[in-house]
Amino acid sequence: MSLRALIFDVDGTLADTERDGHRLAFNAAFRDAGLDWDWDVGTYGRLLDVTGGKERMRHYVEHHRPAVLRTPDLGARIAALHAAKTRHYGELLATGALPLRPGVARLLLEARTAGLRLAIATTTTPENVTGLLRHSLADDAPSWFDVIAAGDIVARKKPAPDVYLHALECLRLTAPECIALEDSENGLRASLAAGIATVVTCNDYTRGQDFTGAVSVLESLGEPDLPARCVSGRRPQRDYVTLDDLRRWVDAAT
Ligand code: XBP
Ligand code: MG
Repeated sequence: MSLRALIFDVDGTLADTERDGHRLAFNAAFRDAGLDWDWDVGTYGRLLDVTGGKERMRHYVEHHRPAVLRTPDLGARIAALHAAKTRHYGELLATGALPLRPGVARLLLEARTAGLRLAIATTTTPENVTGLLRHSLADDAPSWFDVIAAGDIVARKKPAPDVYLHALECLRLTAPECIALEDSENGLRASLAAGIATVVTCNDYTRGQDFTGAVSVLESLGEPDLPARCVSGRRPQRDYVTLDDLRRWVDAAT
């Protein structure tokens, strides 16, 4: 079946947003609230096993701040912290501090030019997606995507397949007509469970995770002057991943 759409994960895939983005925004929200919580780089890496900011905070409370579990309306408290975190994150995005990863803008433009459709399937909050696209790609970039499936739009976050299934439904396409781009094991489990062939571009937080089932695992999508190191699976024809590579890989997978 021929390739009709590219479905991108956001955090870690479009940009390295976690360590110097979301993590700092969480810590700023904790400080604002007078909490002495501080997620260092290592702690945050472990917390990333839990997808979703609100879910991540609840997990942290359950495992590291059990006394806080007695807080009345804990859900509302977490929601308020998360809203503050989202504000801080938006401010950070507006500074342009979180650039897209190598090859992302190139591949998006190539796909658009070729008439392929674009979609997003992510765990993060919708405004974080549009903010990143606007400030790190182009002001009108959110409109390049037919579907932005994000955050609480589905009840079960990755590694459940729900957000990918939702994106497929909105695109009115079947899984074999699409390819997913992910950076993490949780993301890969989600896209594969939805039946979508998946390319993984790993990063400092996800390198070493189990990417069994991925079509190709690379260090990045690469650029002509910045070769993409292939870790396992299919190799791009050049030093960087092109639309032709994705088409071939999808054809071979179906
Ligand atoms: C990554 C996530 C998100 C972000 C935080 O999702 O797990 O939870 O860390 O975003 P993906 P929120 O890789 O699927 O984009 O705080 O807005 O949940
Ligand atoms: Mg991700």
